[in-house]
Amino acid sequence: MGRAERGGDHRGVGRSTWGRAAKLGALALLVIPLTTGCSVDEVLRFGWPVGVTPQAEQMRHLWTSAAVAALVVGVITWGAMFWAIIFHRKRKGGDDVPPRQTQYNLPVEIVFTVIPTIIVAVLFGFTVNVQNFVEKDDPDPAQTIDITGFQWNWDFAYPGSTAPNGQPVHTLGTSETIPLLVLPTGEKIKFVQRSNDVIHSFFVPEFLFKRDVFPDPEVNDQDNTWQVDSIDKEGAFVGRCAELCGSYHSQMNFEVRAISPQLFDRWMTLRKQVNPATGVGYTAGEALAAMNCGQLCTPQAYTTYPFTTDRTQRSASEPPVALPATAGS
Ligand SMILES: [Cu+2]
Repeated sequence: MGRAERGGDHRGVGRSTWGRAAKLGALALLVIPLTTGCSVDEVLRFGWPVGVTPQAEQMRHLWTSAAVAALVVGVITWGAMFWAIIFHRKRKGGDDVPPRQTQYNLPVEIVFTVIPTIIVAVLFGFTVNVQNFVEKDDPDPAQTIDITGFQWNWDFAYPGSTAPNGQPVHTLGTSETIPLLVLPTGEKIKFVQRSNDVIHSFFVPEFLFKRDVFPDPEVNDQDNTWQVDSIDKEGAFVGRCAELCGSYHSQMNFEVRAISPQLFDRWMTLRKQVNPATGVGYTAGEALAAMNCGQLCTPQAYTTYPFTTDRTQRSASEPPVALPATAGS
């Protein structure tokens, strides 16, 4: 079969094959979202978890844009591959003359070097932009939280506030009580981290952000502060230590309790007062319970459980036999 005949055959095969491929592709595009029950938002998320801060949402936009750009490049590349595989395969009865060779074509080589370089540069530019947004520190945040990590729990202090004992209001986690990090929604919050012993990592999955907690951050030249512009959703969000820090690393959990600024102000007012029932300052849990605002005011964590120090216990996430009835510290 000569080249001219192959060309004719090529066009014939092309029309029907491409037509079938296009129909199948359109069908797949229709069937996938319909059968999986995914919304457009979920599809465009490409598996990215739902965050609760503007920082998390910015990272999601970067992820969606990068995934769409990668898919466009992928479709072009797959198209070129399958076009070559289908229309330029060796045919039965064909001559054994190799097709026209096009290597060392300088313009093509230049185009194929410049295009990926531009793609990488654009991705890099957008990534730097989002990173700068996530890492920017406002000089005047509405709230500041001092985080102290230690083997194997957390202490959260609210500098500038004074508890009845004269110390800043703070919430200390123990083996019996998951520490509740109570925060207001809709406000800029600054976190300042430090460890008392080894390196930990402060991680709230819903913030889609974690940062290592270093001992002596100044000596270790660590940027130990970061901020969220706001928490856009009320609720309880589990927090974890994300740096292997010893025996009970996996159980070094806490809970962020995001409540409205009005509730937060009431909570903070209570924490500065003596609880008549105990004769000492309100704990985080007692102050929540006193506000009685429903599930959001549950005095204990409900996204995670206190850990048992029994070394024969083998499950990290199993709740203890009975949850402690007392409010958190
Ligand atoms: Cu840790």
